[in-house]
Amino acid sequence: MAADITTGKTRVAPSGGHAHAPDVAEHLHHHAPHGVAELRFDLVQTCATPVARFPHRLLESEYYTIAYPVMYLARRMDEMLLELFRKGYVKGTVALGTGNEAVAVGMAMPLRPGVDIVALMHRDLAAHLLLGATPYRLFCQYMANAESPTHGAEGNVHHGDAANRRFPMLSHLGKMPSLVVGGVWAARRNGEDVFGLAVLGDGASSTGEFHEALNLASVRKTPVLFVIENNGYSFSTPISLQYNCRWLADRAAAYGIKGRCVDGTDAYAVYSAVCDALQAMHAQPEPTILECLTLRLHGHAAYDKGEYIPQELLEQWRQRDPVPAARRKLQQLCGYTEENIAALEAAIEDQLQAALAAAMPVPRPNPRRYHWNVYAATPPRSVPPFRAERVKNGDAVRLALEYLLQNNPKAFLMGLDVGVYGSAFKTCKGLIEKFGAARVLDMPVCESAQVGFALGASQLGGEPIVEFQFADFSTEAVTQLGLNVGSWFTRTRCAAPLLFRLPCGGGVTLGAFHSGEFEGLWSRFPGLKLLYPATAQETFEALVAGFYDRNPCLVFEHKALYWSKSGTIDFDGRLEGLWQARVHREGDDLTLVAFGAMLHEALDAAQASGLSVEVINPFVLQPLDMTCIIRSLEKTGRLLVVQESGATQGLGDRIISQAVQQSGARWRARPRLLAAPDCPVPFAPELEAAYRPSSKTILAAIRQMCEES
Ligand SMILES: Cc1ncc(C[n+]2csc(CCOP(=O)(O)OP(=O)(O)O)c2C)c(N)n1
Ligand SMILES: [Mg+2]
Repeated sequence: MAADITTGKTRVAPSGGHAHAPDVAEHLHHHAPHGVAELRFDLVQTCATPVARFPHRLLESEYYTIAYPVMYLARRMDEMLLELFRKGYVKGTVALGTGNEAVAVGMAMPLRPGVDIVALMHRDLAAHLLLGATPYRLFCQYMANAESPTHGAEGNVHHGDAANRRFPMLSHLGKMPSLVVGGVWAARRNGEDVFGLAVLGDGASSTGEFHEALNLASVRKTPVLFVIENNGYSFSTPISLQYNCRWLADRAAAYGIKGRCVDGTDAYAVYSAVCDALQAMHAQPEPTILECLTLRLHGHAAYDKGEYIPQELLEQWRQRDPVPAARRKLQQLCGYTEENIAALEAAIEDQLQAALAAAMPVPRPNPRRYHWNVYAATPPRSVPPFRAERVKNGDAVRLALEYLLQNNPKAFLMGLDVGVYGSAFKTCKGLIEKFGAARVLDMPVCESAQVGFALGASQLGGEPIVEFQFADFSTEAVTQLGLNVGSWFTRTRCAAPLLFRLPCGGGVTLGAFHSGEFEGLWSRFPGLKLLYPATAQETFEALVAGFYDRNPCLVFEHKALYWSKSGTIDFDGRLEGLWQARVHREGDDLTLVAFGAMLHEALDAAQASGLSVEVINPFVLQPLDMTCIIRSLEKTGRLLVVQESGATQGLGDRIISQAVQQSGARWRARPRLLAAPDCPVPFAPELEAAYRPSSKTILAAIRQMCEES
């Protein structure tokens, strides 16, 4: 039952493979030490499943009976993947864990699959296998076929099982640990006694978010084990050019936590250090760093020959290869004979070949059945109604937050100064007094890690509401929010229900870095939803709609509107109807589309024009629903879009483009965009006033368009 990877028919014989291999399950059953349940292998799911998990600790003589088979399995699988890549069955590239197996096995062995929360890296195949992955599924993933765990959405190493707490990595180094911190924090808040494992390389240890995540974990006393796989190189860059401290583990002192360095080629040393760390974290919840001095016995990835590595060093590395070392231990400590081991290896080989044979004929993914839809479905539901009179937009924010925290015990609010200070614009005033510091979290200044934390928490049942102090600072989290959060559902098929609040916009003389809107930027990332309310009613509705939606939603709150006009909030508790454009004024002469503060300028201009102008707030900027605008254009044949952002920075050009493509209207004038100039928001009040469209400039545009035709 094994396939040649080129033909799918005959077997690629392993070196030293046996034709009549014993059953691995049976073999391991006889050798399995006390406290270790059977290692289960079967034809398709060729996965070893030892249950010697925390708090159980294996003796060295017990440990290698499990560690070695898994290390061997991972080594052989790496070799097979490389061969598959070279023969064109695996696209992209393959980053091998060859030389890192002792770390991967040692760190994963004590963890509890589906309980502890992990984010592994590209050299951790053995850890994936110990925590729930199977060779069959992994072969499917690498070949990106119809049964790949990511459904072909992602390539080779970006796999995991988010639903079972094994978060899949994305390419960007350093971005995964904050998710583990958030996940562990949320699970522990739920009363679960869990640990986190966040893995990264020596190169990734230079990223800003490594620091952000460690700091956050330390401040929040979250027991996450940060394992640094220090293999001496980041691609071609040696560690001498990467950092200047003695050990990376020494950095622990800077976070007020413990750090330790171990020989990462000694599988039992790694395992023991991880067991020690888990025990210490159990006694005192806080993160800890374990630096493992490990090896990379290949170039960075399949395409890299590693010619920059000195020959003597490579030779030294080969001498320290952890797989033969573990094999020797199996003989020396566990009483295995050469025949026993050869038979074991042959059985593993058979299982791997069977997994490959099963994966090879799996059809290619069918583009017609691919999930092109980037959003998780939100089942219809009703929530408590709400009513309030004479509310300003800023109060509407506070009332919505209070409503959400009150009605959803798992909801929590996080951001900068949202606690005692009540947030920079006081929209969170009084919430910490009412809901306590465990649900209103003042965070360190680390927007990127905050987003990662929130994403991780959302996977463990937390319901985060994240405030960016100013929309401008959301750019700190472009990778985390745009790429990681945005693509999460596509990659994992797990929803990422998150609400982000972005106080935005100008007119408050705060200059370029405190006045941006950024709806244009965020609309460029698939998977995010964007809502832009302009009145108290809309503000309340946007926050409630965004919160209950199963997808990441960004709500833009224009700062200049926080304390301007008052309005009534009258919410009937039905969520479905909220996701649509709002017509603020009806008319037949011209369709005027505006959002944020511009809506009010537009309404003033429409009033002053004496013409029949229909004013629409699209409200849902992503996914943009043009129905209301198209319907209006059938009456008016004229479209004016007003935006506060620079001409090419916002969404006005998209609205016009879609209107032109979708509308069958008889155009009575050329559609027009009235926007700010394409330059940073100027500071001086006179300059800022000239920069932003106003009721005056809108009025002139209305008149011009109506006179043109
Ligand atoms: C933020 C970011 N910049 C650049 C890259 C490209 N890149 C991929 S792997 C890698 C080196 C990683 O080195 P290290 O963290 O030491 O892990 P190793 O590959 O050695 O296990 C780089 C630079 C990336 N993935 N992410
Ligand atoms: Mg490295």
